[in-house]
Amino acid sequence: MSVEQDKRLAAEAAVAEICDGMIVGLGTGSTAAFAVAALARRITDGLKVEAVATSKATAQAAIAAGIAVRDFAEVPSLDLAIDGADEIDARLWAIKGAGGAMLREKAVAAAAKRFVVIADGSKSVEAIGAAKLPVEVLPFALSFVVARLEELGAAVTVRPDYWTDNGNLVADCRFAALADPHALAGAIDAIPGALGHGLFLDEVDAAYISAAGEVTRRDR
Ligand code: ABF
Repeated sequence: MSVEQDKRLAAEAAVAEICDGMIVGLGTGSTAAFAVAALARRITDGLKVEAVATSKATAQAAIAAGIAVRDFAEVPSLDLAIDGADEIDARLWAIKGAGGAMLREKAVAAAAKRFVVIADGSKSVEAIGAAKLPVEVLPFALSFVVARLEELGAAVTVRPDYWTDNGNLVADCRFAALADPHALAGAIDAIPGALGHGLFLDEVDAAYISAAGEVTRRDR
């Protein structure tokens, strides 16, 4: 059983939660792409849903697959959102954003009545913190935000030649240890010009993790 098959199995398990009439948030990344494909198959079989996408890439893929994609700017709430992660632990705390879409992903997750993470077993960790933590940065405030992130203990690398779908930069942060992720999330949230980050601590309602072909659901 390959990692790709595990991504597909986790995605299909989450897509099985979707019911007629739902508005569904679609995540970004290779695991979320399996969810787009699985949802498209269910729509072909008669499921009636609408979706919003967390990135331009996902919107394009979903539309190409025959999914009705609405503009999130016109959608105040969603029934379910499904997205990947870079790390997720037993507390359902996650680090997201390697794909650079964390700001839109967090808004979509927050709008959803239920937010489900899908991942292969390699993303499952005892405690989040080894993955780089991406922060979306207003270009105007880049030096100031990087200095504040360094004051918080981060080794910062600004992603070269990269702009988010929102036209902003990404500062990838590495911390020697994530002693208090909630405190860190609050501190980053408080930096003017830091527009979003990949710490998802209270957002995740459930996760489907597939390892060696076996899917496990974790609930909050
Ligand atoms: C999105 O895609 C991100 O939040 C996360 O960084 C990434 C995971 O990508 P993949 O599924 O390709 O590993 O969900």
